[in-house]
Amino acid sequence: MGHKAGYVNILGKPNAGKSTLMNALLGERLSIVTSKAQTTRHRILGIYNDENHQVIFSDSPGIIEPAYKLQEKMMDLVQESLSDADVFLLVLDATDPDSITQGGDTFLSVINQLQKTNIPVVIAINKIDNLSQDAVQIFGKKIRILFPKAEILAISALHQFNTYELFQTILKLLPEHPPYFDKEDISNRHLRFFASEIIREKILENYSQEIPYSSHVAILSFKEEVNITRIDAEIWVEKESQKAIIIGKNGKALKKTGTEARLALEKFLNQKVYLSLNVKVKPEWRKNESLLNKILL
Ligand SMILES: Nc1nc2c(ncn2[C@@H]2O[C@H](COP(=O)(O)OP(=O)(O)OP(=O)(O)O)[C@@H](O)[C@H]2O)c(=O)[nH]1
Ligand SMILES: [Mg+2]
Repeated sequence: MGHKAGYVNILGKPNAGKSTLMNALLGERLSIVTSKAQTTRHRILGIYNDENHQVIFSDSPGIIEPAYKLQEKMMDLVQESLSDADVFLLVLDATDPDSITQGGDTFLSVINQLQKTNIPVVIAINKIDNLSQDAVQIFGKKIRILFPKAEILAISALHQFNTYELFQTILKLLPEHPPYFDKEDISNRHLRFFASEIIREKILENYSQEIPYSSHVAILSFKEEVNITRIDAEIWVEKESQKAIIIGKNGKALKKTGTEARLALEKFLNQKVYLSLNVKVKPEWRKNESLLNKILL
């Protein structure tokens, strides 16, 4: 048999566990994961390579009804991943009773397209560690009626239960094709991108309500030296009041976020990191088309 390669495009609602699953399938923490919805903003490719296979997983933002331009752009990325898949991987949160029947028009239209497509669809019923076996069975039957031809697996991405079986199912469905990327590549993204995501993850973890959603992390410089990586980063927010919250009393909140980000960066890069982190007000950056076109590549 020849070489197999293809795009496995991961889709689902926010918080379904898409990024956790991609990381579990790759054995690498490429996509950031938090308990908050809309953690992922970009389309992030994670690449698995062995002698005979190249599996290109595509993580994407959770499907929502966009309320502002940034979210519209995020949904454009979802549309993009509907157009170039060799295999679809739909992730459903089994603990959410509405995980497939309810949702905005955008989500329901994606489900509709997946029901009609001739491209193979794999459905991961996720978070079954939080459900009884009976409940999983009932959920599975409901999905089977909606997707008579799909491969359906009950998994826990968090505990890596059935994720190996899911991976084997995906390998079977991949078309014969030469590799798309260099066999050494693990992503289409550079270290700078991962650095900004790791800092954003710490913002999601440390601040509540609108703050994380109003923040963007710009990497101004990223210098790899022999024993240290020096990163100069800026957190953009929309208002002075948000800047004050990010910084906190006597700079305490920013210091905590910065320290956590530095430690996570050191773990990711396997090297000492010097992180300079500043906050800048960029009014309405989430609505600025040309800026978003640069950010959401
Ligand atoms: N109990 C349980 N929790 C899980 C499982 N998979 C993911 N989670 C949790 O669900 C939350 C969301 O996970 P993510 O991987 O960020 O979800 P996502 O679908 O990528 O979310 P967005 O990027 O916001 O669209 C995190 O708190 C995960 O730890 C699972 O199998 N079981
Ligand atoms: Mg995600």
